[in-house]
Amino acid sequence: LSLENELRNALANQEFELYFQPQVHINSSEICGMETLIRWQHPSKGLQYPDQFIDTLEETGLIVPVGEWILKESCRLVSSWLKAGLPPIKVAVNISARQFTDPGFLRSVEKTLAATGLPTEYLELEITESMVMGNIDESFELLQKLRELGVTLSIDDFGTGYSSLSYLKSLPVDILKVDRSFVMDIPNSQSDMEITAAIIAMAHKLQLKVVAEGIENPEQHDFLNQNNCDYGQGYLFAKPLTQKELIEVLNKQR
Ligand code: G
Ligand code: G
Ligand code: MN
Ligand code: NA
Repeated sequence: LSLENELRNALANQEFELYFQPQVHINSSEICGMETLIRWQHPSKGLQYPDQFIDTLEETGLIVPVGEWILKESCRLVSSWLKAGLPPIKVAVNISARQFTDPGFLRSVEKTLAATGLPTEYLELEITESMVMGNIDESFELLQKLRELGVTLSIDDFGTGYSSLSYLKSLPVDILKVDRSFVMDIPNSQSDMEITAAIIAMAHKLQLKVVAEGIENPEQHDFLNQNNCDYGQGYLFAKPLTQKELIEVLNKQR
């Protein structure tokens, strides 16, 4: 069986699973959100990570139906947790380029919110710089419409794509996610510290919030706190968790 056909079966047989990585307020370490990360429970090979299958999903276009499932399942779960009285936190869902440029995307977000009953303010969509830069006029319009729905928008892997700073000032988004590659070598790399501090300062001047990714040690956390980073995500706080593990963590926090 080709990987493509295996992935087709995986969707039909519900072999995909959602993990959730908590995001925290940098200054208190309290959980304020989570990012959905897909995994594939392969019938014979066990748990598969996105680097083993995301590219194939993209190339085959399967990412559109799979991405729709990820969005719907994320909204459905978070809506049910809210109804069960767990502490209210937002969910950030990664959107792939193929999904973003699919003409049905806006409609599918609207339908998903309506069908799952998730209040719009609990949904965040993560897109990347290159997705926006491909077709600036069209993507600005789409981002604007998503925002009008009340969805929060963030730029994932910020600093690694080739976006132009001149567009950033008018880009209709709410959050920049500083890529893990800038955080990784703090506190040893002076230049990475300068860049990270500059991204945070620039974002704040543009009224954007900042999430730092890949925080693994207290030195990185301290540096980001001293430089007024808003939110953080990384193994120091929590790894991507199963639904059961996430619910345990949320229950402890209430
Ligand atoms: O989960 P992991 O830690 O290995 O994720 C690796 C990368 O795979 C992420 O940076 C992200 O770009 C991608 N990825 C993970 N989950 C999803 C998802 O649900 N949808 C999309 N489009 N990409 C994802
Ligand atoms: O969407 P994005 O490309 O940012 O996906 C986040 C990826 O980074 C996931 O694969 C997740 O498992 C991984 N990750 C999350 N926190 C850490 C961390 O602290 N260190 C490292 N090395 N990877 C992390
Ligand atoms: Mn992401
Ligand atoms: Na990222």
